[in-house]
Amino acid sequence: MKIKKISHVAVAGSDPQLTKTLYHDILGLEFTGSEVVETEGVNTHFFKIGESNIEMLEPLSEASPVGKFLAKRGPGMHHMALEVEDLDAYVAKLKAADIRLLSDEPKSGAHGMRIIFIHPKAAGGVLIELCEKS
Ligand code: CMX
Repeated sequence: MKIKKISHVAVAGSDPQLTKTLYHDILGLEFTGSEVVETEGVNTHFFKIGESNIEMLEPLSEASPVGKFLAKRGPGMHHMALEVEDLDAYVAKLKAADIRLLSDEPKSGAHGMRIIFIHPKAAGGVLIELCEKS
């Protein structure tokens, strides 16, 4: 098991056009596409940086986790995602250490990844996603 790379840094926002103008038109990052993740109630927009991405999160509803985040804190950094090798081993290790996870098992995320989140209260105020290509 190992951490392979930072998969993405996710930014929550309510204006995807503003983000596209900044990241693509002005900063010149490659826009690689959008994908709705129904299970998370979010539309995701990806901008490639080398081996990693900036993921812009657009909530599908105010009741979704990102919708609630925006209502409470406004737009901003939402989470950091680490791509791992052997996600199940990491989940077992986190559970053994009694680290609070947001689900018992990994779920399906964008790009066909298996994902699981560590609660921000268990990670110094940062929501951390662990992901693995399925
Ligand atoms: N980063 C840091 N802290 C966060 C946070 C975030 N993204 N989201 C919530 N928090 C903090 C809140 O500020 C709050 O702190 P205080 O108690 O000090 O005020 C605390 O966590 C609890 O937050 P809450 O508003 O009461 O909300 P919930 O506990 O209902 O939900 C969380 C928080 C993290 C469990 C929820 O947002 C969640 O399930 N997130 C994971 C799912 C997700 O974000 N999906 C979108 C990603 C899609 C993808 O990339 O595929």
